Amino acid sequence: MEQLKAIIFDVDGTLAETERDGHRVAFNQVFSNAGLPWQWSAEFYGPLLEVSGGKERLVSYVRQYHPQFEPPVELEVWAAQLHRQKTKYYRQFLSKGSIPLRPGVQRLIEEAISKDIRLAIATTSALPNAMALLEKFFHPTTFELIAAGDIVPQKKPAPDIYHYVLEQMNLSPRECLVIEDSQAGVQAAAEVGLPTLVTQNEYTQNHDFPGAIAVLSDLGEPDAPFTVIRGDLGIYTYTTLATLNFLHQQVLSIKP
Ligand code: XBP
Ligand code: MG
Repeated sequence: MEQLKAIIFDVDGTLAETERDGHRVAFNQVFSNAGLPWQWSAEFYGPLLEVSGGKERLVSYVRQYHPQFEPPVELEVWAAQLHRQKTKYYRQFLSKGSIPLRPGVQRLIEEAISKDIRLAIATTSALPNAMALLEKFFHPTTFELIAAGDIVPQKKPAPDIYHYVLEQMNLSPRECLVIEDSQAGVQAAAEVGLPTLVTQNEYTQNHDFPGAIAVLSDLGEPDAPFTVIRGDLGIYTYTTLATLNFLHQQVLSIKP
């Protein structure tokens, strides 16, 4: 019988609510530095998140909302330049410590380490951005593999990043559980047969998440239980390794 051997975490929206108060604010800062009258409100940013990847999101935004805009160089090159500056600001915001981890994340990761569960990261974020968060909250050896950004040709919802993690760690999908916050992430994982637990957030609460084993408000804490949006969580009110094993058993009971 396959056992749960590894947990693969998404970063943005899953480990921490980085989008609204981190990435978005950093984008607005570089727009203003560049003398552009563009500012993304928290509400406006929601639909923009349908495009994964900061560079890709910026290119898509310009094409849709400012088709007349003429950058000094090719649009993709210009977006990559702006994105490098945005990375600098994003890292500064994180170092100021204004973005905490989501409920239950630190506790679950510590428990997983104590029980020799292998841990990995699979994110669409650029590596320096993902590292800014990880270095702030975790020991360098916490995650066996950090798969981020342009390490693969196509970003979520393409399955490339999850495929890469499985290959690098020599794991089969049914030995793992993914924790994600978005439909694009669930789709990417599902395409390689990886089961996913969703912890939704303000930007993804209207997503359907077909294919997820369960959908929760967050991982929960002993004194702050999660809300079950969908799925069978048995007796559990917050996520521990026992909870993940309980969900994993449900996955194994479904024939591959
Ligand atoms: C979320 C993303 C990222 C961030 C911005 O990634 O799509 O692009 O919005 O980060 P995930 P960058 O949920 O997979 O962690 O600007 O570094 O791309
Ligand atoms: Mg995410």
